[in-house]
Amino acid sequence: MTDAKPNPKTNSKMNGAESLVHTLLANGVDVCFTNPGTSEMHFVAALDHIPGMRSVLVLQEGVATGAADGYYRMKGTPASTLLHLGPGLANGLSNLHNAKKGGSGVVNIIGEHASAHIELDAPLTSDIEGIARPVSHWVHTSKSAQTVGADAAEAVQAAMVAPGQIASLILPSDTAWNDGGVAHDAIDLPVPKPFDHGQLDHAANALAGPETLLLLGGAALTERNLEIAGRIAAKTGCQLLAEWSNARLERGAGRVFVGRVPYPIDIALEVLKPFKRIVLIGARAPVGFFAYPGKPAILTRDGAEILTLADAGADLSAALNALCSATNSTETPPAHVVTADQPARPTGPINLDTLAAVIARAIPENAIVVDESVTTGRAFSPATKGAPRHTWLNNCGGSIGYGMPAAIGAAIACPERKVMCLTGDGSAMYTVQSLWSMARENLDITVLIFANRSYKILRGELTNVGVQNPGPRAIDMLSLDRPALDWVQMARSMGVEACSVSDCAALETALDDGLTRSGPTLIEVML
Ligand SMILES: Cc1ncc(C[n+]2csc(CCOP(=O)(O)OP(=O)(O)O)c2C)c(N)n1
Repeated sequence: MTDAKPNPKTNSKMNGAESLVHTLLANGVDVCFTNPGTSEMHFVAALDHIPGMRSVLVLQEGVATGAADGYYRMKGTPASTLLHLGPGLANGLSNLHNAKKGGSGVVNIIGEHASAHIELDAPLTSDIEGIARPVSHWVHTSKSAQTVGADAAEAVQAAMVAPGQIASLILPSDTAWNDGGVAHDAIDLPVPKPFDHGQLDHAANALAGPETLLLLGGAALTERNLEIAGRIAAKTGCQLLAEWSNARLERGAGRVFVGRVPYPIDIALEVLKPFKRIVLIGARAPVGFFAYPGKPAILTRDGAEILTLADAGADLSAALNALCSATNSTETPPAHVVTADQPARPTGPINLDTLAAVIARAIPENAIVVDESVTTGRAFSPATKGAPRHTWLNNCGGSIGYGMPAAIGAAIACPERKVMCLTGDGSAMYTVQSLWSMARENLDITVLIFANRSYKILRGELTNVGVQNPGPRAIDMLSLDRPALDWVQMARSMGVEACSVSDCAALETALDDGLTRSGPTLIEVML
């Protein structure tokens, strides 16, 4: 697929690892989230003497892959990860799954034994391609030092296929250490495929009145695209919604507001019930997160007409612009433009509503909010609607432990912006080592841990699947209070400033401190 051109400055003394680093840099990949081992030592050595690659050490591979996800969402170009053979990759799978669902581009560099060593079945030998395939769009094992550069160029190209893909390049250690590497210059980047022009008139005619919905996802949620959607809504009277999970949603005062399809199935069914016709741009037709006994899996009403004008891999800006013209909306002022508004200053103990209000009042202009707040965050969307302009990132794959790693990637992609990471305590424990990398890199991240000391969502899910009276053993499996986690000590032990708060005034002060200080802060919010 690549049209990569060999770099004329081919150096026969360059080894494969060096050609890899040169090629990544030439193709704009200049960040590597790494956790290396012996088989990756030549890559580490190459990073040491070839300037230009920011190498970020993480202490678990799930942090590396989640950081690469957050980085792509904010930068729009991929970071690389460096993972140690099959087991290192396996540790990173959960957040690669999330990245894949979120449409993030990631270039994984995965070490492998030297070709002659593989047949000896040494302890770390495994089927790396087999482990990589389910979470990757592109998998390749380099055959020789001479081809590593071309392989790397192809990996970047694969990662840049819209909306973003997972490319996994497996590097046998002899292909890294042998001389004869050939660095490649920048490759042509793929362009998004066209939207479905054949559906345009149909989609334009479908949108008429409040029983019709324009459902948006992916790159349809940029500020500019939301403005176009707002014009279409104003002209046609259609409703606007975004998917439940969005890789990146631009929000706040002055922008067009879109609500999200709710997570709780009964509320989602209620919200979607009115819509007889739905046009999808970058979104998928809504389905239940899970199957529940006696409840439908398809969340739209029976007989609803659903039209896909553009899937996530298509040119969504072109689709929205074309729909805007086809509905004669180009001159119509957009609907749902948000005016600046803050909730009243709450006082007293923290509950879900007062918490949402304190957070809404604290969001700084241009902040990035990484949301893995699970049940604690249900009131955040309406409360933060009128906050200063900000960007909101959701977990798109439902595999928890994405929040703190994604915050690392976002902070490295956008060093001039403040990052707020809102996370449940259960979710945060999956990738708690993130705190150490935040401290080491002195990243401007304020982490709020919602310490309800339980997997609260699963208590509700017990009822939803039909378990009416869960006994103490079932409840015990969803409780995190025995022993209680001490987030302040955990954060401090990894070099992150931390405090614990249980009332609104203390939270307000802690947020103000965290967001004005440079470097990371953790606030344990006792619920
Ligand atoms: C990798 C993975 N394991 C398990 C789950 C199931 N799960 C979903 S939410 C959740 C608990 C989340 O707890 P927390 O972050 O504290 O949020 P809360 O439910 O308390 O609001 C679990 C275990 C999952 N989604 N992903």
